[in-house]
Amino acid sequence: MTHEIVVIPGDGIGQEVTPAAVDVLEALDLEFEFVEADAGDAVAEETGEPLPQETYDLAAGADATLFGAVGETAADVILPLREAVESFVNIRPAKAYPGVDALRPETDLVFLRENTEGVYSGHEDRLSQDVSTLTRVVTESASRDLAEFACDYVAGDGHDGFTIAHKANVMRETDGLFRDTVAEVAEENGVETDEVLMDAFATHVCLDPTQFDVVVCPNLAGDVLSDLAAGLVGGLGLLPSANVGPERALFEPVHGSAPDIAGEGVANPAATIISAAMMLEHLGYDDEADAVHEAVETTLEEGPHTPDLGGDASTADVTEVVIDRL
Ligand code: GGG
Repeated sequence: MTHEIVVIPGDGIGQEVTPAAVDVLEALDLEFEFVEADAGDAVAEETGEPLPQETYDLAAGADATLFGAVGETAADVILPLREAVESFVNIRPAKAYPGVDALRPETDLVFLRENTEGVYSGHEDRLSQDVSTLTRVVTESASRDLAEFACDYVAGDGHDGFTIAHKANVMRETDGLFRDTVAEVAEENGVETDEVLMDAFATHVCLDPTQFDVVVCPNLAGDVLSDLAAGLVGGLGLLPSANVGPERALFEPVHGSAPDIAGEGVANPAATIISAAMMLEHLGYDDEADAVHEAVETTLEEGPHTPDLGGDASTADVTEVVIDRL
């Protein structure tokens, strides 16, 4: 059976790391049909449309989508693309790999981030020169979908339970609903949970990341706290993600378009290649997913490394070595 994979490189280093991940996938010689599509700042400049309808429709109909990065048009591209695949959870593992100079080498976390609402629900208004507002949306149904996924995730992956990170002491209605719903679903499913205020989490995870394992959080908190965890494991070039929906999914590195290094050919492709490995697992290619994970892990341990990890290898050098190690 042939799988259609939509590939959206986007902007900046997305144009470098996404083809690298496709090269790795192609080296596996699977029945994949890659369909490239446009989105992002550059296409917006050209056409006035950051996310062409054709790209949205392709993602909405494909088995899986591999997405690179966008810059200023993130809200116009990433949020609708997640909607196109009906993704309700963003899985963001943050793991320190041997061979990488990490601030906290003992870090091994997975963030399960709510992916449809919170402050990223798109309800912003400019009321006057002086005042702008944002409506934060939290629903019991979205919190329940996330919690049910989290319960299955911890059961399937041999975790003891999960931590709910929230700020319900201040955002009593919204985060209160989120926390109470997630805790209730966990109890219904016999899954153990504990909870932590997200600001306290930021401190505690830096001091001792081993206190945490799977962390379930609202949308913005998941975005920010996973980037914080990237700092603990050696940088944003290492964090993959999967936006999972009931039928489809979209895979992307956590990092953005990195305009400061774009075009130099030195972006770390690891996050996107690991995202591609998550895609393989999602599509049922478990052995191939393991092979890609192992090839990346060996490369992180033994080199070569891109400059973000202290090396002088290019994106192409690292990709070639990963492919050789498959
Ligand atoms: N690789 C995806 C990307 O371009 N991320 C930049 C960003 O601003 N992401 C926001 C989000 O993940 O919600």
